[in-house]
Amino acid sequence: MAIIVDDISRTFHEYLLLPGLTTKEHTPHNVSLKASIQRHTASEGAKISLNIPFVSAAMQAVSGPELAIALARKGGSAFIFCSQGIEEQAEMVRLVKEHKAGFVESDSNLSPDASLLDAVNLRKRTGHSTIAVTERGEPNSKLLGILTSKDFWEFKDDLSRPIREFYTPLEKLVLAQEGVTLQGATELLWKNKKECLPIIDKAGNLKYLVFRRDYFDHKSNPDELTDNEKRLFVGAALNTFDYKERAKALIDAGVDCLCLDSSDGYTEWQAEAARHIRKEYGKEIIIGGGNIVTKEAFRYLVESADVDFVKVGIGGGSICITREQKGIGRGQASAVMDVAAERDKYFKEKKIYVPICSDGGLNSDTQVIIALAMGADFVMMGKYFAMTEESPTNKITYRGRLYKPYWGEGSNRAKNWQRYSQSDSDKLSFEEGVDAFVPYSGRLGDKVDISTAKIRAAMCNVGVLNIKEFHEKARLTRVSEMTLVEGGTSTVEQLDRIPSDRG
Ligand code: MZP
Repeated sequence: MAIIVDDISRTFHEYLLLPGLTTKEHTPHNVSLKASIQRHTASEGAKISLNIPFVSAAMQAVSGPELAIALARKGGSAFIFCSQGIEEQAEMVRLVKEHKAGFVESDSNLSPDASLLDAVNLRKRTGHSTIAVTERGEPNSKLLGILTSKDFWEFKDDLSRPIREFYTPLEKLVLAQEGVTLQGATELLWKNKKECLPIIDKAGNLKYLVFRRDYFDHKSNPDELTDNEKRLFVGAALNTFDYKERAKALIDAGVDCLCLDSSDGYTEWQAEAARHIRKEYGKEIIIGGGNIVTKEAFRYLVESADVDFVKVGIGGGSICITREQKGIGRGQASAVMDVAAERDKYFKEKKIYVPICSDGGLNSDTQVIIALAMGADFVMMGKYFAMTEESPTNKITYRGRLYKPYWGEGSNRAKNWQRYSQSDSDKLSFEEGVDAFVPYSGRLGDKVDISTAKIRAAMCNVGVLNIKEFHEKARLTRVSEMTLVEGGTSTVEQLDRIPSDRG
């Protein structure tokens, strides 16, 4: 007879945190959200940590370069999806690594013979009002001057005239040479009261533009996650099929962290792939494994595959139908608690700490807080990020509201059969994910700021200042259905729910 694990599969929704003593030092400002992402010993401590405990799912509708840049700037990391060609994925990694915070490669360039109408159209297309005028009308060509909206009047000047008659020439600009530090460039902008500083090489070719507004942006992102060379941090996923070539291409492109992406990571294929990467590239490269939902699987990946962190979660994703299709999975809270207990046991035995990531099914900031309290070191989210401006999809409108498309990697649309198959011949024959829309939620940075403010506040209520303490001191209580009802508003007419008289 099969073994019946008799405890019920629990979800985060079924728990609440109890407050602990909040002392005067427990203020949101004092809370550190740093989360280790690499296995480490107690004495060494974590060499590499996320500055906030958020990573984005390795999914086509989620983790492209724009989102990866936005998330690293807030202190987390994206995992660039692997359901694409090896070169395409490596190129996305390269784009993130080459993004120089503050140094922007000009995307609006024209030659002096272009017309004012060309400039107006370009401005409409890019949304940028600073146009570099270069000899060939391309970046990396000899810089001749800059055209901004102050140089001409769109509704007064003859738009058929060439921009050579309007742009501000080099002699009147403040410039800096390639190699200038961001601080040096900022000083020049400030001293000369300029909005934009072009950076040129020795031959006079345009390399970058530095903008005043980016300085303020940089200042407002103190948690930015970077590597040793101050380049933004980025992760990438890979499968257990073409991992040899893929890992090489991703590492050559500068990836900081790899994660084996499988709907069921408790397999010999995963252990083999992880061991290969470790043997080829050593301890320096961070390797994540998963997904798993049991303590046995955790032990297996940690001992047989030598992974740095383990991702927990099967069947809980917002677009996932694995549980319906195959009857496989586990309530996410039960999975996290079971694996976290094993992680702590392993730490006691071997003095090695292996971080765990709760992946999928996090529907609110509250659930993120409960996941962290229960033992997750960080969380991976798909829907949360798919909803943001920076996800790779276009916004659409439906009944007057903005949405973004979001589809599972196991859907027919993504065709990521490697994530769900055990063998090469066994290509996706039934779907495990759906194709959907999610409400548009604005810019990633604003959304993350709100979520992290709530996590910090909850940690202060519990009386802890970092995630390790959160794991050790959090006390949670199970809730009844009536507790949930009691937690909502009651016997009041909520203003935002009263139908307006304008219909
Ligand atoms: P969520 O944050 O949207 O709830 O879940 C995202 C997670 O769902 C991903 O990180 C991945 O583990 C999982 N996922 C992605 N595609 C599918 C699918 O098509 C899936 N079934 O389950």
